[in-house]
Amino acid sequence: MREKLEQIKVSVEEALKNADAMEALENIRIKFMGKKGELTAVLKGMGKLTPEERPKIGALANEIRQRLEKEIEEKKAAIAAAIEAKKLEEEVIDVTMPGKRNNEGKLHPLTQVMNELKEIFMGMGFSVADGPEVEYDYYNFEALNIPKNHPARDTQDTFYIADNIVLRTQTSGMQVRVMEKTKPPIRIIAPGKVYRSDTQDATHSPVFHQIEGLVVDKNITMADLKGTLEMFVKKLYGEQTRVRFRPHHFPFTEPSAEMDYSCFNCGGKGCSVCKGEGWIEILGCGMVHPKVLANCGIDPEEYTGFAFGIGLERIAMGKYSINDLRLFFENDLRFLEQF
Ligand code: 2NM
Repeated sequence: MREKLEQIKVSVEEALKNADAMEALENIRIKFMGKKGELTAVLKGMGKLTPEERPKIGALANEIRQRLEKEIEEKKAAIAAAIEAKKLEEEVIDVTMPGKRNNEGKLHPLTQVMNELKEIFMGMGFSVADGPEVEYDYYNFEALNIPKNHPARDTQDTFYIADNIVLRTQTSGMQVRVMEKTKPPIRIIAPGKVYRSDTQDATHSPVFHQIEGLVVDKNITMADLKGTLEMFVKKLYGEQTRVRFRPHHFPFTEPSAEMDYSCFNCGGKGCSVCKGEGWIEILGCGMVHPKVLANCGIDPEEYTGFAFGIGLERIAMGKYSINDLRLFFENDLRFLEQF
């Protein structure tokens, strides 16, 4: 029996040497010291020993058992420490590693220009109107003194949805609605998409963007128009910018004008940006036609007003030196990422 015990001890120690995982240790414990284990079997056979032998063998068996348990525990601790060390090593964070950059979203260049123009006009006391892109013929044309036979109504220019419904060709419909509902003073801008049935090329697109503006009050004159629009251009292109007005014609304003500003690139001397002109056209404007005021329920004897319309694409193309309008609508990331 003594021999058997010594033999068990040797085989446990041998097995422990090779055990390198927790499961292996547990298997060793069960194999030798579990309920049906080899050491347990020896202890169970103690009853057959003589009374003299029993305490000696018992003491030896206990000693061996305790040693083995201790060794298993030690081995367990060593394995646990090794696992922990490996985990720590794997989880080490190198704080000197460069960060991974996400692609940052940006506003579309037209949205950026739109926001800039809105900010300028809001800073001058204008509020922003909103309205439908699908508009009644009445609001898009009729109320604005554009008669039935006017070329602007030609099907070549206008997308018709139905007999009396169009995709708005200008944002003025919103201003008509405001005039119908509001007693002056009125000071609004009407920004948004407009539609024209043009074949697209470098300077034409069937959809583009406008900001129109409208001021109506008592005693509004052409001087208010000129002062307001000059201030707007100086805020957009800088204090050194000069403006000039040229006579023009719109059905909804009388008198009407187009406004140019001194080239932001050459300051007026003439260069490739302004094609040698020294001036760049920026907007159309005029005193609101008395018929338009009357159509909207505003007495033209009591009130006068001025209005203007600015094309956003033209401003954005100048600002970023872009020579093809289509780039704004193709949404090619290689283009959009540059703004
Ligand atoms: C322009 C040029 C001149 C304009 C007129 C009106 C309204 F509704 F008051 F009659 N809104 N916008 C206007 C005037 C628009 O665009 C080149």
